[in-house]
Amino acid sequence: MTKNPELAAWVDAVASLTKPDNIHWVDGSETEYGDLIKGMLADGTLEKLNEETYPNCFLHRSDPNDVARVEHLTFVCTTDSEDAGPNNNWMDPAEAHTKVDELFKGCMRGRTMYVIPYLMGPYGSPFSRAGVEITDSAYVVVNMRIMARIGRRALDHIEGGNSFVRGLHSVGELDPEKRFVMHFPEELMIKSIGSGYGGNALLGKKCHALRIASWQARTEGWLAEHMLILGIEDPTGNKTYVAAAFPSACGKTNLAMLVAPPALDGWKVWTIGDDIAWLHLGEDGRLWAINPEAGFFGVAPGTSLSTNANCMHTLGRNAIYTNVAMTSDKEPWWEGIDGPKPSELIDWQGRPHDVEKGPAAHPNSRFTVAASQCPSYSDQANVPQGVPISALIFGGRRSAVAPLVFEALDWEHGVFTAAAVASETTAAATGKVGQVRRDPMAMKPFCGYNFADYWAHWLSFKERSEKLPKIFNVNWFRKDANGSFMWPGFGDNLRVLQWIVERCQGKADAIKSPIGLLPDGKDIDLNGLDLEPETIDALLAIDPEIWHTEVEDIDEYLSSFGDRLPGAIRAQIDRIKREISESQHAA
Ligand code: SAT
Ligand code: MN
Repeated sequence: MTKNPELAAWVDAVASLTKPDNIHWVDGSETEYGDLIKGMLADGTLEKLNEETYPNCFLHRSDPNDVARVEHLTFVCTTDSEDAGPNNNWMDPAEAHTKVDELFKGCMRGRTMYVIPYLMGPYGSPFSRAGVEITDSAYVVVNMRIMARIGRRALDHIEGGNSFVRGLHSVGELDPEKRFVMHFPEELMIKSIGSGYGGNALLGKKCHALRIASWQARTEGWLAEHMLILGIEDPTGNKTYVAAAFPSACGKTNLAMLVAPPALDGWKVWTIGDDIAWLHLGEDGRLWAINPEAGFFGVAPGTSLSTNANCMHTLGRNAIYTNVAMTSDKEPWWEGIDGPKPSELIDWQGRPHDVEKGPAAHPNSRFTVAASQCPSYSDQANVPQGVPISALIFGGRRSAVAPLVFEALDWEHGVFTAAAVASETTAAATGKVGQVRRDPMAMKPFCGYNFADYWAHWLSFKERSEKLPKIFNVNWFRKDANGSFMWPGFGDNLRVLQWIVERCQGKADAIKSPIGLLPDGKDIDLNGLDLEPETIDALLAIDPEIWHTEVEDIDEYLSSFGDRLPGAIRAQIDRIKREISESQHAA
């Protein structure tokens, strides 16, 4: 089925290990898609939603034990454990292969094995990379068809002599005790078993485009990042492109599709990607970004016409919903969607909804939908060289400490601030929700190698260009003493992006502080917003006492990387400590 002998040999080897009944090479066609859907409707994997109001939309209810990424079962298997670093679970590659191959043995008996050639990145881009995912899940195939460019053209890319990442996936027994997501960056290989959930099973996404790609990016001199990409158009029609990193379920999809508030007349946001960016230095010294993905795998709860109208207009057709609730009219439903709560709902586990048993939709329920359906989809999204990035923005979910926005003093300080990002945990990964953890560059679960080496790689860009983007930090999630959010967020985040754009254009002022450059409250356009001037001042305030503790905490975390921590990062910690204590004494 392929002219590439290496690929053919690997597919044969996998088939003799897993013993499928049939092998199906995925071509990505409409007919094939139709057949797969028909099969899944017949075996109950999918349920058809209301054809009139949600044409060509389907609902999948996963195993209740399989609803999120499993970071404790995710491994980076490098020859030297130090290369994986303290930020990853490590296993010796030979041991890991033996362990999972035991589980893969005969696991596809009675099943079809699908071979999915896929391309991450636009067709014709020098930055796009290929992969092949072998899976026994038809659900994975139809999701991959939305999230990546699959089939004939991807296979052509591989048969043209380009390298490809090998990803072997099986839902296995869906047993959390027999679940592993293993990465072998030195072999460009992924083996995932026991889960059908997005980040564990759609191997082009986090496994390939972040963990394996970040490893490749270091050796080849580029960056694979957990970032959305958007274009901000000002009233003169000028577009500024930015990329922004936030941990999972912190509103990346909302920011990527932001609708300008009416008061900011003439401003508009264009969407290029909502989750992953591959960044390369151009000949002009600027950093250029492509989105390796072709679709959105977004969190449903909280999505509505008021929080993300573009998203609502994207997902009303040709979408796959996973673990949302369903109305009696067979429409998808989730907490936070527009309109009153229907009296009759089927919850995400297929039971009549009972509030006593928790929310109707799972908090990490998702939609999968093509990016091209988004009304704000940029005409630059498929351009082979990508878009030039003027600002890199980092943020976390912090109810205290971090101000609404600040700018880093320079590239080294920016890398430090990004390495120091922390966030309260969400439902996107299994584990406790709401605990503060350090999540450098929002890559904690996704960096395929030692964070200390990763920061050194980031720092190395300073030597290679004088036209690097400015680096900013934002926090939309500050809370007041009553526990209410102080900043309205959503569309109003454009007010912060405006200041960022103006800083990039050299138009806006900033005030220097030990932690970075801050706007004056008056420099944020609050026109049409019901926000007290004291609130914006509070959102921008830096409390030296609190920051003293924060920097101690950052120091403790970064120091845990030992001798591998770059000296330039250590120098930033020392400088900020000194300046904060000077400001405490001055006060
Ligand atoms: O990991 S997923 O891709 O399934 C979702 C996320 O956490 O961003
Ligand atoms: Mn993500």
